[in-house]
Amino acid sequence: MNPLEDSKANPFEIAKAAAAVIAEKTGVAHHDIALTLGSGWAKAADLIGETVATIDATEVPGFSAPTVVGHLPTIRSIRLSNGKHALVLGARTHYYEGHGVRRVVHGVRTAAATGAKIMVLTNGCGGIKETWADGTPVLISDHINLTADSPLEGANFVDLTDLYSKRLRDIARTVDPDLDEGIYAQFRGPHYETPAEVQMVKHMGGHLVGMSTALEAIAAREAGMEILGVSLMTNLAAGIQKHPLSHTEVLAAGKAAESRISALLAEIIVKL
Ligand code: 8IG
Repeated sequence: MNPLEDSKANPFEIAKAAAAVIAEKTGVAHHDIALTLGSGWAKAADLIGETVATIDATEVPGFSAPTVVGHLPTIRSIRLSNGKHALVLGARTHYYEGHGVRRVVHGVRTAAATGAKIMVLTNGCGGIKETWADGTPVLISDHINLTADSPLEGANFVDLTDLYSKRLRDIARTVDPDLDEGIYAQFRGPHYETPAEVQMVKHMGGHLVGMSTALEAIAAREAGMEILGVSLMTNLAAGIQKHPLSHTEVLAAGKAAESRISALLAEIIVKL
C-alpha cells in the first residue's frame, strides 16, 4: 500500500523522505525549481537542460506508477544552462484515480521538500474561447476548484490571491508576448464535461476545463512556492467543439503541439 493512504501517516514526513531519496539517487542535494509535465508537455524534459539523473518514480516514497498513457512515471534532475537545478515530475497522480488528494499533491510537496521555490504546473485541457485553436498554450491566471476538495487538512486558512504568480506570467510573456491567459476550472473527471457544465464554467468566468492543477497549486502555495501554470488547449470543450470529444484525438493534438510548446517552455524556464 502507498504510505500516503495510511490516514495516520504525516504527508509532509513522507514528502521529506521522498526528497531525501531524490537527493541520494540524483546526487543533487537541492533543487531550485520543479515542473509537473502534463499531457502534451513531456518533450520539455529533453529540452530544458542537461539531465543529471533519471529515477523510476516508484522507487521514491509515496509515488506509484500512473495509469494514464502519455504520462511518464519518472522523476528527472536537470541542470539548466543558468546553473539552476530543475526537478521534473513526470508522474502525476490524478484526482480521478480515487487515491485521495494526498497522493495528488505529493509531487508538489516533495518538490518543496527538495528546496524548490518555484512550481511549474502544466496540463492538457479543453478550451472555452472559440478564438483558441487546438494546440494553443495558455497561461493560467487563476482557477476555479470544482472538486469540492482541498489538499489542506484542518483549520489551515491559506491565502490564494495571486496564486498563479503575475510576476512569473510576465516573465513567460517576455519569451512570447502573444501568450494568452485564462481561468482554469478543475473538474474531478475522468469523464469530460457535458455541454451544460461547460456553459456553467463559461458563465462563472472560466476559460479552460481540465482534471488537474488546481489542487496541486493550492498545495504548492501552502508550501510557500511561487506558481506558474501553463495549459495546452488540445480541444475546444464539449458543446463548443461541434463534434464529440475523443481521448485519441486529444492525445493526437497534444503530440502535434508537443515540440513547439516544449521549446517555448524550455525558453521560459531559464528565465524564472
Ligand atoms: I487534454 O475538454 C483535456 N483534458 N475536463 N475537459 C477536461 N479535461 C480535459 C479536456 C477537456 N481536454
